[in-house]
Formats: sequence, structure tokens, C-alpha cells
Amino acid sequence: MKECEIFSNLKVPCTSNIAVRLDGRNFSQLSRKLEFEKPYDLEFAEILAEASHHLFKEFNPRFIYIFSDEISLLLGEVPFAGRVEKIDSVMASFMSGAFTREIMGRERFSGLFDETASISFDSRVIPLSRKGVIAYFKERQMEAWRNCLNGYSYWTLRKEHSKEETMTLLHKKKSNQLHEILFQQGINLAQMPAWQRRGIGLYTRKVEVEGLNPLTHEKVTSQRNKITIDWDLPMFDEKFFNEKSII
Ligand SMILES: Nc1nc2c(ncn2[C@@H]2O[C@H](COP(=O)(O)OP(=O)(O)O)[C@@H](O)[C@H]2O)c(=O)[nH]1
Ligand SMILES: [Mg+2]
Repeated sequence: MKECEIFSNLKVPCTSNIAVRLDGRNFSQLSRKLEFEKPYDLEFAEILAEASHHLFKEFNPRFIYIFSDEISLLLGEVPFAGRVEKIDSVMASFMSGAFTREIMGRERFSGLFDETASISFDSRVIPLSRKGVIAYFKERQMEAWRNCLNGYSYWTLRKEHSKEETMTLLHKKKSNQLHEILFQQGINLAQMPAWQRRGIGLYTRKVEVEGLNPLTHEKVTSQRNKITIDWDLPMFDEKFFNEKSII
């Protein structure tokens, strides 16, 4: 029956940069069940960042970018000989496991996260040119910003209006009109934490570590790659990706 496994040889193009995007399944429902803060829950973001840290240690990507319930990885060495089914299934299940362990370790969710709550992620593979890498992350970051504007607009109006009224009030509003609505409520998005506006990034930076030469017992310094979780990302541009040695 091996001949029926017709997708198992589907491989990523070996000349491309490879991004993988994971997205939480039914996380709108999960956010209600676990009573996440609206529009942003810091502890949920921390759980995603911690789970992504595990993903980083396991697969050593060049970069991970998180916003809302999605995680994009830019792969370094492509695992599983580039087999798409393997990459998608292993990354998504690894993330589901890491996320579940993180959430179960938090006191706050202990009574809410029961056997009726299940965590899963979908996954897709995206081959990109070098220029495409920057364009891809810029696009995801634009989406993070739109998400921030829409989220704050929706939940600010919901304080005084029903769901239906809020939808009507927001219908076909342009972004400057949404900023105006927020401004009237004393909310300036520019003052919101950077992670809400621009997402969260994981990348490595070189650090000096001191050790002892076992033969001479002299102090020696060497360089190690340390994974950094950046909660204060700038707006993405080519300079950022160069400076962090991502591309
Ligand atoms: N309350 C709350 N909800 C969040 C947060 N981050 C993500 N979400 C929820 O996750 C959803 C992610 O969008 P999407 O993937 O399109 O929805 P899904 O198909 O239900 O997973 C959002 O619509 C929110 O409902 C958060 O910080 N707080
Ligand atoms: Mg989702």
C-alpha cells in the first residue's frame, strides 16, 4: 500500500527560504472558555512565547514571530529532508504539546482547562525568496497592527453596546475613524505595549560566556548563541533582519 501514500514525497523547493506558520485552532472559543483578558491577555502571550521557545530549542530556526494565536518560523536547516507532511505535522503537534504543558502549569487556568478543552494548531509551509522573507514578516506585522486596531475598537465599544450594535458601529469604518473612536474613549494605541502593536520575536544573539580551560585552569571566554524573546520589536525592515543575522 506504500504507493497510496502519494503525498509523502512532496518536498519543499531546495533553493528557497522556508517559513512555517502555525495557527491555533478555534482559539476564539478557547479564549472565551479560559476567560482571556480582552483584547490582549499577557499571560496567554507568555504561554505562546514560552512554547515557541521550546520550538526554537528543538528546531533551531532563524526567527520566530508571534501575534494573536499565530506563530511563524523562518527555518534554518530544513528538517525531515524537506518533506512537507513531516514538517507540518511535527511542528503543529510539537506546538500543541508545548502549549498544553505551559497552560497546565499555570494556576490561573487550572479550574478552566479541563478535558473538554483541547489544543491544536494547523500548519502550512511557505517557500520564500530572500526578498520574500522580509515582505512576509512585514505583512504578518501589518496584520498584527490591524488586529490591534480592530481588537481595541471592538472591545472598547462592547463596554457600552451589544454585539450587534458594535458590529453596526464598526461596519465599513476606515482606520482613521477607528482611531477617532478610540481617541474619544481616551485610548491612544501608540501608548499600548509594543508586543500588542508589533508582535513578539525570537532570535539568537551572541553572548560571551566565561569558562575554565580544563588543562591550564585559565579563564577563557567563548561565544554562545542565546535565544532572546523580544517583546519590544521595531517595525520590520531589511535592517532589522540584517542586524539580527536572520537573513
Ligand atoms: N481574549 C483574547 N483572545 C485572543 C487573544 N489572542 C488571540 N485571541 C483569540 O484568538 C482568535 C484568533 O483568530 P483566528 O485564528 O482567526 O480564530 P480561530 O479560528 O478561532 O482560532 C482571535 O479572534 C481571538 O478571539 C488574546 O490575547 N485575548
Ligand atoms: Mg486561530
